[in-house]
Amino acid sequence: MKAKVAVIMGSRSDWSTMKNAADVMDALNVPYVVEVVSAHRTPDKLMNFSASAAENGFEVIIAGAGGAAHLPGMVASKTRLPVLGVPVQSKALNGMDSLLSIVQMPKGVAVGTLAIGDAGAYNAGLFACQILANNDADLAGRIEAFRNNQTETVLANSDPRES
Ligand code: RP5
Repeated sequence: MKAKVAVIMGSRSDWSTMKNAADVMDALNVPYVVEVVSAHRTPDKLMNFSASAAENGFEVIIAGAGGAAHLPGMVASKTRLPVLGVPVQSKALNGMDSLLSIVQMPKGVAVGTLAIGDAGAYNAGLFACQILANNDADLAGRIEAFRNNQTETVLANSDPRES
């Protein structure tokens, strides 16, 4: 099956965070592609990737970046596809820089911003699956099973003193 989700990130160093998006999509059997696309180190690649993403069959883009994290906003400026932005936890400012850079998009170009770090990347993957599930009944069923399993696991382990 051709990938409908692209997971892009500003640097190879972002992969340990962005892998969380890949992990949940693996669990839900949703194919994706992974690519380093840097807004400031490979700006032409960024523009070409974003401008051709829809015609290349992608339906959702997950973009992770840290620091002056302009990747998600720049991608969103060149595509009509939904862009989910993941603020990578930077060393200097613990990801607050990434979060504020990504979340504060001016009116007219939308980026859906997730939480800083691993949880944000995981939820970006989950969110992408939920978007695709609107037109994929099998995937919708897998997401419901995933959620039910999560609920059952919490209910079955409600005493925090037990290991
Ligand atoms: C951003 O700068 C990347 O998204 C990364 O989070 C950060 C640091 O990149 P490296 O210097 O580790 O390549 O562009």
